[in-house]
Amino acid sequence: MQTILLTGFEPFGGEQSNPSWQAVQQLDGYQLDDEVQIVSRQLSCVFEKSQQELHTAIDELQPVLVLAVGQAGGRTELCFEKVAINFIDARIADNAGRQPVGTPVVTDGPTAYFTTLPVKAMVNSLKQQGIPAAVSYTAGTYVCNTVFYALMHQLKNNPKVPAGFLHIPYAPAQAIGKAVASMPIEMVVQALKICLPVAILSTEDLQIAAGTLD
Ligand code: PCA
Repeated sequence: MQTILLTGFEPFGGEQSNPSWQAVQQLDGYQLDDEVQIVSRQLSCVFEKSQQELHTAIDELQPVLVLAVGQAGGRTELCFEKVAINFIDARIADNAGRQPVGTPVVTDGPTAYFTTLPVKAMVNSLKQQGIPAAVSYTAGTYVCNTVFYALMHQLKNNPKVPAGFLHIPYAPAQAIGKAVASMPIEMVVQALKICLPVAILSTEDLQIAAGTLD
């Protein structure tokens, strides 16, 4: 049996829950088919610890694909991140109380990595099913971008293991009184069931326009 590693985060920033873990948790043990099964792990919202947890999970599970998922409150759709940057600039402290500003994720690492997932094909498959999704060109400068960069750095010599990052909107309960978009956890779970088989099967991404003007 082959393994897809999905990760979600613990709550942060004063929230009671994190929809990334709520969604990903539901897929632990889910089988895409006879050969591929999902294993879900929760990451701490702590700069150093999250990277260690991710590395340990990859070393232990030897996954054929890795998708890390995080909450991006205020986003209006599922955002498949294209680029991870070697830069941390924390607007708020992490869950260990640390707030690094202007530091690299990996000293002397490359400036950025692109995801190795076929993000356009994944987005396309979701839009066809009526689920709002887009390619995003910034994963921010907080813990999610750090984990995304660390993930791509760890797998840089392992191009056969596609990897990437998905930012998801608030869950509806989090959006009450905030006048921001939200997405039900069930829709995120459904979206992962749709787009992960696409990622496993597509060797190349689609050549369709998915860029932004600003
Ligand atoms: N979102 C944060 C970190 C954890 C999470 O779910 C981010 O976007 O960096």
